Amino acid sequence: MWADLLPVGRLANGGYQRFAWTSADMACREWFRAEAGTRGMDVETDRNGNLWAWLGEPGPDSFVTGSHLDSVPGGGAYDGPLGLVSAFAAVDALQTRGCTPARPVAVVAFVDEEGARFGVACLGSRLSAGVADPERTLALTDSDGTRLDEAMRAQGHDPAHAGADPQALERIGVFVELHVEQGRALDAPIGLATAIWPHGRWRYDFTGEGNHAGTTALADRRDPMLSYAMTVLAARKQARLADALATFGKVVVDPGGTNAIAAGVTAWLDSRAPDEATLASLVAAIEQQAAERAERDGVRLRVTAESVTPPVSFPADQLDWAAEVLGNPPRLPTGAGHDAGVLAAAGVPTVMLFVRNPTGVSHSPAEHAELDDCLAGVAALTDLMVRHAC
Ligand code: HGY
Ligand code: MN
Ligand code: MN
Repeated sequence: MWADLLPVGRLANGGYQRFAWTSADMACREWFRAEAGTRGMDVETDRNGNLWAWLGEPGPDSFVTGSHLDSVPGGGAYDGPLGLVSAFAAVDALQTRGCTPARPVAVVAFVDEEGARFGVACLGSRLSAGVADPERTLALTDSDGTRLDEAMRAQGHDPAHAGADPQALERIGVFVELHVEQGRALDAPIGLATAIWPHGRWRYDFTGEGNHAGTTALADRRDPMLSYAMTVLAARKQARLADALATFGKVVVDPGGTNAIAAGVTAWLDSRAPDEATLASLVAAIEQQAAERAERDGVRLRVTAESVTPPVSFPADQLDWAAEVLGNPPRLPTGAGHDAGVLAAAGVPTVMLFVRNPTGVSHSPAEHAELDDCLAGVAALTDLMVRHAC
């Protein structure tokens, strides 16, 4: 299974480019359907484009496991796909363990978890949970100006019914997402997530005055690049002082000419903190310093909150249930957002199962997990599936 999925959307440097509703995403969906088909699982695509493979009739109190198949730009092989490969492997293990499920079992692939193309994370699960407004969401555009609903239609998905799907969530008895750990905090083969930090994405638009790099005196410039550069440094300093995280990882310069002073710079801030108060004050401090510098540079600044995720604590009774089944593995919070966080926040009984990442590197071609730890993840996922469904 792993080998079949590995080449899909893979770049020359070994990273992945699997953006939602692109041909790479469609190839991933074909992989999902093929794996489900070989297991006699019926596949349905829900109103938001999420894929559900069912072992038995969809019904209440089902055991649902899965993750996502899309990636960040140049992402790693494990973030998302490890959860899906492990889910299908657990279904196989069910059968080798001689269990005929007494409750329905489903494998789900949530669409557009990374928000790499349209800017908002966890779109598939947020739409289904009713926490993303369909009209606003379908109007989101990618860097080419393509709307989400246009991208859906181009791949044969009708966006007309996108939105809350309470029936889909109500039939979930427990949702378990297996995911590669994305830090270095887990020093055992598997772990259980306790919480997800609050985090968000803010778009910074710095507007100055484009001009000739060779004939414009420094005093006559309104250079948005200066305001942007200072903001990146201010973000890092404020994050250090707040003992939190702030990252500018994406920037677009207009016009982007070597011999032209930029007219505009658009950059995206990703910020995360252990609690909402810290996050709010950190984001405010960065914006305030950016505004002061922009003022000095004669640059206009507009900041837009694009995707904000409140903190999530995974439900204690599911956490204790999973801990009891799995022999009490380590528990840890994470700064990474997940579909499991969206479902937990929507009141779905949810467990997040981590597989050790020896280096902690993620969102990079260097992302890796050892085979033995991956197999321990499959065994743990199977234990949970058997306990709930058999
Ligand atoms: O960015 C995140 O937290 C996750 O990878 N979507
Ligand atoms: Mn990710
Ligand atoms: Mn992920």
